[in-house]
Amino acid sequence: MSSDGCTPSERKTSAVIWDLDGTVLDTETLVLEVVHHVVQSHGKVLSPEAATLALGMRPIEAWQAVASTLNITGQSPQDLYEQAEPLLQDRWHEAPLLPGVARLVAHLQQHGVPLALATSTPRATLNRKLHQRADMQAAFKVACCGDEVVNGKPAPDCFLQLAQRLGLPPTECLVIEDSPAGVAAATAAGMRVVAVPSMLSNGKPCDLYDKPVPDRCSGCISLLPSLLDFRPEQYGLPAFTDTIQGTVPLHPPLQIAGTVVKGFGRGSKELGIPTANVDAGDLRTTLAEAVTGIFAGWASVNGQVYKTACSIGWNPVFGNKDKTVEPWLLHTFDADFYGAEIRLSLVAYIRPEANFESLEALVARIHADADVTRQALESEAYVKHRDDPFLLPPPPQP
Ligand code: ADP
Ligand code: RBF
Ligand code: MG
Repeated sequence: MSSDGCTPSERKTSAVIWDLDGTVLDTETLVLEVVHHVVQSHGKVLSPEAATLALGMRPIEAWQAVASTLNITGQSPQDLYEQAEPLLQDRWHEAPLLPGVARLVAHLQQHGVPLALATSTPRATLNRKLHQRADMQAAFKVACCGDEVVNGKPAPDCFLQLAQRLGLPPTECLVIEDSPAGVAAATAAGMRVVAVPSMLSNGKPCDLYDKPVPDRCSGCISLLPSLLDFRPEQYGLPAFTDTIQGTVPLHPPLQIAGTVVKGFGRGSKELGIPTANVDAGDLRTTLAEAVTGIFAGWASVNGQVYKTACSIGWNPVFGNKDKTVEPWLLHTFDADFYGAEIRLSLVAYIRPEANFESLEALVARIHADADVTRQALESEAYVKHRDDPFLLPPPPQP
């Protein structure tokens, strides 16, 4: 029994309720692009705080929050909404699934766990967003939309309505949410919430998220860097059975190509671990924009393929301002290869980025990641990607 008086059986999970934007779909990138544009046209700059406040609310309420935080005058929230909406309408289908979503949704479906969607999006927009995704439409047949409740998030209405439709007490519903408003709404409904913040400042969730308390019966019970870190068994759900030597297979692999550029010069010097930093301007995959963590995979340079342990993120130990993609190729080279093209096919997720108390602890962990990489890449499921045509594309035909 915990301090909340919550027994393990009272923390049983009979259904999982998902938020849509920023949790299932990476619509945030698209929305922020448009919001930036609109805000700028009124002479203002969108602060990260204003952006985070607005996420997870219904559109008009979101514009109200943005307008009052940034002191935009002479424009009603409705005006701002009408300026933004046409810019978004035809682009919703571009929004990709967030890392780990397809795997977790399929897993829970296979085990017959009821799923539902609690979204601030109006029904017509939901239909546009899932238009080309038959798998997600089938998974989320039960949905409560922003125009189907009296009060939007942070009010609990949508979650309470779904519990009723599922015929379950709120305590048996586990919620996956990204926004502070969504976490507040599910908490107010008496549900347990796994928060997966989509808006990060320098890789850390902003102060708007409360510290998670694992054993309580409602409110935030864990805060995850991404759904690749979701362990179903921690919430009374069946464990995944697809891990390979402790790593999570990525379907499809995360593929990134770019030029090797200069970093801070600390890889070799400070850590004894050279990393071939990939020019972020060359990042062409949306998944690479959304994802962070430590991965194992294959890397090609100058026509040769090597194993690599690759870090994607903000290097919390050093507090970088920009996200970097840094593969350590598990091979000894005679010379540097700055300026060369590097192609990565990352097939496995190892762990989230972490902060370490000392450089020795970071170095020891990176060596452990390299050991995992060397071993895991020998498995049949991973070794076959060594021959992925992405790594060594055929030369262009004359
Ligand atoms: P930087 O901060 O400029 O990235 P590093 O100390 O991390 O400097 O060194 C990285 C450079 O070292 C790479 O860009 C590459 O040219 C070279 N290099 C040599 N061996 C390796 C290796 N095994 N893995 C990655 N890069 C290597
Ligand atoms: N940096 C961190 O701050 N935290 C990490 O957990 C971390 N893990 C890494 C794992 C691997 C396999 C590699 C290659 C790098 C990792 N780094 C991590 C990045 C490291 O800080 C960076 O490569 C150096 O700062 C050189 O730029
Ligand atoms: Mg480097």
